[in-house]
Amino acid sequence: MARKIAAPNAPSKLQPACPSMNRRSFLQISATSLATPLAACALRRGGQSTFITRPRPSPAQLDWQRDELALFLHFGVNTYTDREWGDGHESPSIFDPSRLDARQWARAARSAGARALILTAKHHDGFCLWPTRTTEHSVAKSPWRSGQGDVVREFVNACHAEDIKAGLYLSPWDRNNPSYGDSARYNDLYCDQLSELLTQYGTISEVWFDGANGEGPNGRRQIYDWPRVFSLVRRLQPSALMFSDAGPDVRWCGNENGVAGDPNWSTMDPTIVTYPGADGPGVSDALLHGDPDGTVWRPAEVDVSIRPGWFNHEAEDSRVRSVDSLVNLYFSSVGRNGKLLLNVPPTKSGWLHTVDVARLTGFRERLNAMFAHDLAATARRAWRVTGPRSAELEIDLGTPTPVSIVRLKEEIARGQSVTKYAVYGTTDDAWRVLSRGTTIGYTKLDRFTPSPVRRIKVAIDDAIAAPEPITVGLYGAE
Ligand code: FUL
Repeated sequence: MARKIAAPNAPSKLQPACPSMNRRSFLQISATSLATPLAACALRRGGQSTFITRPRPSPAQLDWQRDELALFLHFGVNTYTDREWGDGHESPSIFDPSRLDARQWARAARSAGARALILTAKHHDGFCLWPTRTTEHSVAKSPWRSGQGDVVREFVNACHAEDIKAGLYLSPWDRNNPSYGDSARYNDLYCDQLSELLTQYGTISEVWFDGANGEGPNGRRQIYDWPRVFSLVRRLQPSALMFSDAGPDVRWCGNENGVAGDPNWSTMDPTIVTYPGADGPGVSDALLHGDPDGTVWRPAEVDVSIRPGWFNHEAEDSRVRSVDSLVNLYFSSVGRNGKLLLNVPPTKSGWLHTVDVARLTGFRERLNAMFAHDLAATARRAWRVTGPRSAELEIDLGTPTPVSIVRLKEEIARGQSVTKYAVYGTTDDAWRVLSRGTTIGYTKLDRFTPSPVRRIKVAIDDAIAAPEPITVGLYGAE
């Protein structure tokens, strides 16, 4: 998010102002989160058994997580100025993709195995990729399709044609609009923009809120009205998930390096990060790690770019992440109970670069090959409860078999509970440690030097509730 990265051409004094949000109204909004209401169950903490409530994901949050991978598309005037953050003075006349083809974006997403795409409908420069009624600073004033074009429409249609979910990013920070900094006026405009996006384009699956809150003209400070924004989205697109530092449905993972926290809980204390862009004690930790005692289900989305920048820059054509690097990202995001949102920015022509597309395809082929054959699929398993918060799963492969990846999964529809585990292997009677870890959640992936094992044991050493049987997949040498 903007406050945590240094954009190459960002004003150095950019610091988010802290909109003072009414905590009560925020909590009201949180309560309207899509998360399934809390499920009551008995937890044992510190040897004491108490009845408390534990959150579980809503069906939409479950689907979102099971999608595993979405692609992010940063596209706009910055694509033409070679900048990362525009200053809002860009002329719409520079936006002129010669062969924009949103179907190519959606097909690339499919070839990467992504189930959703998210487009920057407006970035911090304020240029709108749809012909909005709220400002003239949009595609309507560009030469592209003689001012008759609508990138958002082409994007959403292409996604739906390719059976990919469509999501939108609408930057709250707007360096073009004169009303920015005049809080009430700009909040009306921002909500009008959101309303256009959420009423004119069919189903939108995710709305992405950045917390950037730079200064307005003459140093004026904009105070966003997040409760209003969140309730507007809920009203106009009840099934859309909202992403931001503060959710309410999906949270930022706390960095842009592609690495989810370890541990990584999908539950969170909503009183620590109360609005997008919030700073303060505990915020980074809360984003990175979640909280085992959290009262809301708010899983982590891991946003990272395939290139050094978020926007496409020709100079970075030779610095596109390799397939190995993308696979590492998969392990450090999906493999740590997160969802990967991988940015692949269209070029000036409006296409995704062939190198980026080739890497996406290679990435998916590598994952498919890696996880093609679960060595444990037909193996005998035994689940043993060893204590109030511990259990073991033993898998007998029959013959010594080289294993190099273990995939652990909790049934997160019932919540998340494992706190500490270890994986052991043996060919005879002596168990060797293959990996150790903390949380599991949707998926935990561990890689180690391939070693032949006949039996595998996963020991759940601690959990915040009586552990439920986990799923284990075993995979051979890459
Ligand atoms: C940040 C923005 O400032 C970057 O430009 C980018 O959009 C990233 C995903 O979020 O906050």
